[in-house]
Amino acid sequence: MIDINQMARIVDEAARSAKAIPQLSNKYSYTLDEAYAIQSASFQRRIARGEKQVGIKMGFTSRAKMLQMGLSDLVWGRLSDGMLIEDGGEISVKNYVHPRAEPELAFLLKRPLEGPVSSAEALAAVEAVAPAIEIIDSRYKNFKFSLEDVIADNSSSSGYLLGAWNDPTPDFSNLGMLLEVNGRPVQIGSSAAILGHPARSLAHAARLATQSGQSLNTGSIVMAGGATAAYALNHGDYVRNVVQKLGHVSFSVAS
Ligand code: OOG
Ligand code: MG
Repeated sequence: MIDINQMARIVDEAARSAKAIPQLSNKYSYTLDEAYAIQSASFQRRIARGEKQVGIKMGFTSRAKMLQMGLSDLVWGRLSDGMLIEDGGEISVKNYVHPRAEPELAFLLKRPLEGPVSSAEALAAVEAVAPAIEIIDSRYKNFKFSLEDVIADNSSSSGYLLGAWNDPTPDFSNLGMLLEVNGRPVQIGSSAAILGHPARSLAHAARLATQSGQSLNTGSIVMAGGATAAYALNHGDYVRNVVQKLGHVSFSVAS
């Protein structure tokens, strides 16, 4: 028998102290359901410290991300208000193990989404869409993990940034997305790389959240997943995700 709370404490403390840990699967054998239970228990520790859940993030929704990490199943994680970094803000690498940035899109819901829904139904629940960046930071050594390990570790989620909210009515299914560092492109992609249409990611988010007894409510935020491979951050980087028609969002890494 594994101890869910004990494992949740291990990943939560690794995140808080920014110290890498060995993969949980080196020592324990556990299932996907148990991995999500560890994620939930670890997130509860954040809630107990006063953070609030604001939504969820999807992962491995693009080929580029699947290839980079060698995993091809969709994963999801939980987002808290405490994980939000202001647009234009600064982070410090010392608060992370080995942070990476991903160009993403975020959705804001205008009504709840529950259970299996089509992407058209998912889209109809969207109040607004924004250019976004996720900061992922696996707590595992060398950024290496099994599917269960990454899920237990909140699917590597560490922080997120939201740009200005846009009306979702104009078609955003194939917009250029450019991840720039210090003015130079480091990753170039399209919103179409996210499951062919980012609204599909939202539909999966609704299905998976409901399956786990989570709810996507009015006002929930859903991150659709990286459109390109993630970029490993360095001291002094100025990182910007520029999304055609939707605008941009940026942050700096202290030097
Ligand atoms: C897992 C998280 C993947 C995405 O956008 O695909 C993810 C990882 O790559 O560490 O956030
Ligand atoms: Mg991501």
